[in-house]
Amino acid sequence: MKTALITGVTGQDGSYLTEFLLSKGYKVYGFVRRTSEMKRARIDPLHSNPNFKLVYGDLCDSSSILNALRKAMPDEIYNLAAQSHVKISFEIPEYTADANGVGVVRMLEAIRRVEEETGKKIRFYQASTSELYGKAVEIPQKETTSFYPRSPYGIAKLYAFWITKNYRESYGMFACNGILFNHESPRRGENFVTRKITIEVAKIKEGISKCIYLGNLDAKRDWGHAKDYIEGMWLMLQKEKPDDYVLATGENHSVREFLEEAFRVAGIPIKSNGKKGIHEEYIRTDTGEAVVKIDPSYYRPAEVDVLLGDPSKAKKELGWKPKVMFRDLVKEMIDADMKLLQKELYGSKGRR
Ligand code: NAP
Ligand code: F7E
Repeated sequence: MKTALITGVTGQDGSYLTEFLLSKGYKVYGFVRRTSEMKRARIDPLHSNPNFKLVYGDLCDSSSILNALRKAMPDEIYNLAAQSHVKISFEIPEYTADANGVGVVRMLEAIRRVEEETGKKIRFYQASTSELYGKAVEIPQKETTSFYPRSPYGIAKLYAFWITKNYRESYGMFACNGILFNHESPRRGENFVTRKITIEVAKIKEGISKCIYLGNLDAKRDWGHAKDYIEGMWLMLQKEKPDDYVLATGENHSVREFLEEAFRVAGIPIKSNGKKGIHEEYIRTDTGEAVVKIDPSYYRPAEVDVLLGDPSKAKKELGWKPKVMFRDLVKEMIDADMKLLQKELYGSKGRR
């Protein structure tokens, strides 16, 4: 039986990865922060599994990382913990650098110590990101594309990328970077644009909200499904040799396209007023009401305009390919948020 330690286990990716590894017969230790509320909605259903255990820690606390490693003695570590919100990283840049950047060298040093103490070999996955490409210097972006991060988040992850590669090259550690493009799901955090849209469209459909306030509708992202991407993480750690891989769908869409598709799936007819920037609105053509307005407070100090990934290396060397593409992703997220809201409003049987 293999053992894995997952940081960021309470997050979107961590919860899917935990389910995936448990289904493969792993013992999984989840590294969790102390929080004032015990509820961890994404992993709460997993506590009945005897192969799933939690260990307290924080990426900003070296001793807790070392203790977690000594307790779990994992074969594989998936470092998914991070302050993962790009816009918020402009508001808490120093903390973001500490958790997302320095946190990774704390983890790598702890691995070195435990390997030295015990002779055990530990494989390490680092959650790198397409935000490294930022103001992209080529389209599509692949493993050889130069980086140009545009936020404190991206810059902290740049340090994390290079320190992971450096420890691989310096100490022969089995350490991989997964350079993952945006991946979403019904478990996506509620303040990322896709989930914000699907939650709000569901509310408008149920008549409990009137309007969504968004920022830049013209940014383009390569959006895949989180379930597909966590399998790619695992595949990286099963290879004979460690390396870095891009995971992406190879297709991109604007926030505007996501928005229009979400309303279409929900059966609400909308049309833009055709104005530009903060004056643009989307109007419901059946009622004449404004259902989307622009709020400039959601604009970022520096924006990443276009991301598009080329996952050829992962396809060739890992046999990885995404199963869920854009339209199915939007549909799954809208359906899930409609169901969730109806349960909240009308009880466990959903809408009567
Ligand atoms: P997420 O839902 O925001 O989850 C982040 C996780 O990190 C949560 O479990 C959070 O714990 C934990 N965490 C935050 N700071 C921590 C700290 N100081 N110590 C310990 N745990 C901490 O993120 P996600 O979407 O699953 O993404 C997973 C990872 O992939 C992140 O590193 C993210 O930056 C990276 N990434 C994501 C995408 C994407 O599109 N989703 C793409 C590329 C890379 P709490 O529950 O206590 O807050
Ligand atoms: O923004 C625009 C916004 O916050 C996407 C993280 O998982 O993926 C994620 O980062 C786009 C941006 O994700 C709103 O300006 C418009 O252009 O959903 P997002 P992100 O910044 O791409 C990468 C790969 C990661 O690594 C990160 O951890 O949407 N946008 N209006 C908005 N964005 C938000 N959040 N809210 C809005 O109202």
